[in-house]
Amino acid sequence: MAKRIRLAKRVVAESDRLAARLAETFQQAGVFVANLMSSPGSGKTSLLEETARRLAPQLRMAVIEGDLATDRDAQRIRKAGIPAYQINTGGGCHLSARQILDALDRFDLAALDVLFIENVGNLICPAEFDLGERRRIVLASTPEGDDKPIKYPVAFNKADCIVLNKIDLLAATNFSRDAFLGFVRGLNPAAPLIELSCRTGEGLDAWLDYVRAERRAAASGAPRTPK
Ligand SMILES: Nc1nc2c(ncn2[C@@H]2O[C@H](COP(=O)(O)OP(=O)(O)O)[C@@H](O)[C@H]2O)c(=O)[nH]1
Ligand SMILES: [Mg+2]
Repeated sequence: MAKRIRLAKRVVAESDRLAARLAETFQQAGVFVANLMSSPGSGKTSLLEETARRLAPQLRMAVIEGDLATDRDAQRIRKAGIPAYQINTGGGCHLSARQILDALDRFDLAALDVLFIENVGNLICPAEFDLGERRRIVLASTPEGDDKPIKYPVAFNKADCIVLNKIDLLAATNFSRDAFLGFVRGLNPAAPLIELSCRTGEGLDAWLDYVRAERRAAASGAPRTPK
């Protein structure tokens, strides 16, 4: 047992060391790096497609896609007009700092303004692993129910920004905005909360403003402030 705990501690320390290296690399390159996490189907890829369509002319963007299997999301991103690099975790429930470091060999970070990382769809494991990102974005969506923050408190507590997607479906669900907001604020009083619909485009401007502001901060060399 003690041996297993010592090994787990060594693995975590190695992961944190690689994440710190990544954070330094991203800061030196002046690139805004965002790590997106959510349950499967909340709309991570949809949000990235809409962001690509609206911001690609102004900002140089790319996506690292993390999936158990297939490159379906990477194909969607490329169709939306920006490069995507697929990592298949082959069963792994989250992306690791080592996988991100290896992926950096596949493109020129210095030629980017914004790098999005779409983590594996899962609200548990990805929340435990720092990837050196400047901001951690957690998505929820109305059909999932309003109780997800209290069921997955670590993800919502550590989020730098929370996106509530699929607000076009509010009337078709029993999702309570007030209950959701209460749960979120109980765990995370200060993170921006952006309500939007990738389907109708409502609320997307606030998200795009957030991305632009974070990109400016990253380009100015401001260090990240991890939770
Ligand atoms: N009604 C509605 N459907 C959406 C919205 N955003 C995404 N979807 C749909 O939700 C499903 C899952 O979206 P996807 O982007 O693949 O989620 P991911 O697994 O988090 O990457 C797809 O069928 C999308 O078309 C939205 O704002 N409203
Ligand atoms: Mg996806």
